[in-house]
Amino acid sequence: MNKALLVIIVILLLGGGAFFLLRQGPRQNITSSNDDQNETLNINNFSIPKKAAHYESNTPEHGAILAGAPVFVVINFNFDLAAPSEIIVYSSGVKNPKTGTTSPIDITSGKTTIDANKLSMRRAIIPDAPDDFYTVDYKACWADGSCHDGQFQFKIDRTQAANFVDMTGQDEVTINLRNFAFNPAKIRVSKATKVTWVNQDNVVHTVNTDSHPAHSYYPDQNSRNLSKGDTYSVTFSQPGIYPYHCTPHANTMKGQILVE
Ligand SMILES: [Cu+2]
Repeated sequence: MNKALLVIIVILLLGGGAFFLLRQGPRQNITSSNDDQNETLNINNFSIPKKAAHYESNTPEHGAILAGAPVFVVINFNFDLAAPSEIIVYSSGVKNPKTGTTSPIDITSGKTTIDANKLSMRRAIIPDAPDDFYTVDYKACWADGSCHDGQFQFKIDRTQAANFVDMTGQDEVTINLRNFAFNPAKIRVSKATKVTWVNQDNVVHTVNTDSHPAHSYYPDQNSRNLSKGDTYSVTFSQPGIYPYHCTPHANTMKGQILVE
C-alpha cells in the first residue's frame, strides 16, 4: 500500500517536473520579448514636461496621441517673446534600443515664428509627418536677452482615425452643438471641405481652436458667441489634425477635425 502511494507520488513529481521544464522554454522567450517591449515602451513613454518661465500652454498638448500630423506646434506664454526663440521637433520612437541607432526625421517646415501678439510662437509641421513619437524642445527668449528651455511630447498614430466619424468625400458637412457636446465630436473630412457648426442648445457655445484660453493653434477656427440657431463655418485647406473646444465649457466640450 505504502509502496503504491510512493510510486504515485514519484510519478506526480516527475510529471510536474517535466511540465515545469516544458513551460520554462516558452516562458523565457515570452519574458525576454516582454523586456524588449518594455525597453521600447520606455523610450515611447511620455516624460514629465519641462515648462519654461512664463509658459502657459501648448498645442498639441503634452501626451496627445494624434490621428494625423499637427498643422503647427504652438506654445503660449504670458510674457512677450523675442528672438532667438526657437521650436525644434524631433522623432525619438525610431530609436532602436538594441543598437542605439536613431533615424531622426525633421517634420518641421520653415522657421519658428513669433505671433503678432508676441505671446505665442509656432512652427509648421509637414502633413505627411510619419507615425512616431515626437519630442518638442523649445527655447523661449525675452526682450532682455534671457532664454529658458522647455520640452513636451506627443505621438502621431494614424490608427486613431478609426475613432473618427468618416465624412470624407463631401464638400460640406455639419456638426451640431447639442446637449453641451459637439456631435459628432471627432470627424474625418477631405481637404477643402466646408465644416459648419450649428448651435441647437439654448445656451451660448463657441468654437475655439486649442489651447484654452490662448486659442492660437489655428486662429481661423475661432467663432463669435453662438446663440441657438447660429452657425459658423470654416473651410479646411490643409491636411492635419485640428483640436478645438467650446470656451464656456472648455473642460468637457471638445472636438477634433481630421483633414485628409
Ligand atoms: Cu459650450
